[in-house]
Amino acid sequence: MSRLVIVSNRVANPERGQASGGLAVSILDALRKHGGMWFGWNGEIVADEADITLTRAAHDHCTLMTMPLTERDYREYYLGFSNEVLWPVHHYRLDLAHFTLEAAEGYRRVNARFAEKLSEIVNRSDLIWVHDYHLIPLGADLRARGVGNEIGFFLHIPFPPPEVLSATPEHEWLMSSLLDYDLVGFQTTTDQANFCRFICESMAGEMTAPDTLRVAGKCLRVSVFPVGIDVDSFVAMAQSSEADNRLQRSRREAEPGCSVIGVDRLDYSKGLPEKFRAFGRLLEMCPDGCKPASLIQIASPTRDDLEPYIDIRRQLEALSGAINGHYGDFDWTPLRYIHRAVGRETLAGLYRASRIGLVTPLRDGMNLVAKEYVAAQDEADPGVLVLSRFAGAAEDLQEALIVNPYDIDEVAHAMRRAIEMTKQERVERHQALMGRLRQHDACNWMLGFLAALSSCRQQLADDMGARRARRRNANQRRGPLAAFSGYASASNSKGKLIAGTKFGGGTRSSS
Ligand code: GDG
Repeated sequence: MSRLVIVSNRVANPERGQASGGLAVSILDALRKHGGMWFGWNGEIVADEADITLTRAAHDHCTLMTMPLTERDYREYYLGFSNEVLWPVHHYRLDLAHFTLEAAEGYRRVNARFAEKLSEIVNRSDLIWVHDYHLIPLGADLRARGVGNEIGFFLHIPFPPPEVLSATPEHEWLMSSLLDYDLVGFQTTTDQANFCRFICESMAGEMTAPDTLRVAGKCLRVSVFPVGIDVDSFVAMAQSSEADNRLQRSRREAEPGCSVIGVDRLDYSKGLPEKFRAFGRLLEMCPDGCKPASLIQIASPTRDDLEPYIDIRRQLEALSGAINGHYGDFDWTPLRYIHRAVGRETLAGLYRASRIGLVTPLRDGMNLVAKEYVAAQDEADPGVLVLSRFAGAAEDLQEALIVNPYDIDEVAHAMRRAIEMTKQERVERHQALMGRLRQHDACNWMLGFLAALSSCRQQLADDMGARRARRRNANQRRGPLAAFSGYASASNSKGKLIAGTKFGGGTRSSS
């Protein structure tokens, strides 16, 4: 079996229980199952490029190869281009994107450095799996250094429509560098379709099969791999003694009404102000003195040196203060907003203790919290997931109450419906959702991606062979004159395949 080499911007410590980020959680699950090497940034900052060296650390399931960034790299590559340009654009927030040439240069520089260091340590038979938007050009940089391995790329965040993407300076360079991967994976069919549309419309690419793109003389596979969680481990965690302690404490200290839980990194894509407003609307909808629900919102800190994150934090403090001031009572704090990370077992206990899981991002690649909430429920008396239609998870988790997070009234009504839902309906919905979780779990995500990556070169070669054979047969059927007059396939400027285009002359209709 080939060794798996995972590359991501940040490498998490497998021994620390507080990996508050979906990418780290999903990679740790993958490495636990498969083993291999994880390569990337160790989270440290050094003064000078000369101080950057690779460090090796062995853990149970994997080897970590990590290095620091310089202060300038952190500012330009990480904060600047990755999180002030790519993150907002991919979450459809052009209004928050802030482009500078220095940041773009920093992004190129760090990707080239990752490629240089990685090319020195990979073996020819390694499968290389690159993760997320920080490292889009890494495949092309590795190719430039002669790395001929199979290299796959998975995008954890959404891929926006071409009309949005094209507002990113450098987007053509970025997209053409994706073409050096053998396989590009997305979370949902919408993301895949947006990418293919961009390549076909703007780069004269063509789809030669539903998941195969040919462009600029290159062929690559483009598929959907919805990221999932390790369902059994999460179920076990939700029943562990630590989670149970949390559950018992939650019951003892329960605020009045139905318990609602939200768990998100404190990011503007997660729709937290809208969520707080919807919760406020639910309280407003109820008659005076009624205490229908209490919300606990864990909002773990993230990128808190960027202005939009500071701004969202201020908004949440103001909103939670206003809601508690207006509705709170001597025995009731309707909204408990906790701005710090908590342990995973505690999270699992909180999910289990809550009647409603409120997951309402404005845009999200997948959203693992939605899946964790479902997995943590007591199957005999489960809670209800209220889920944004703009989370990738909504493509699959149809038995949740699906809402438009921008529509405050709709979200408030969905909460009321969840509060009033019969046990039988809750159980039926939960069973269906568990089936979906198991179908798209962490293991299937990883194995699906790796199987596609290790077979895609052969498959692409087979597809090309089959296409050539089909064309030969078609020419033979048309007879010697057709072959003589040089009929072939070609692409028009929109990238659509036009069969039967005649070189150097008029065009005949396709056969
Ligand atoms: C990106 C994409 C995609 C959160 N707070 C705490 C904590 N967490 C854990 C959750 C969950 C993970 O972090 C968050 O995952 P999400 O998927 O919800 O969101 P992102 O971090 O934005 O992840 C996303 C994901 O990558 C995977 O592809 O689904 O769309 O944006 O596991 O439980 N964990 C702990 N303490 C916290 O306070 N321990």
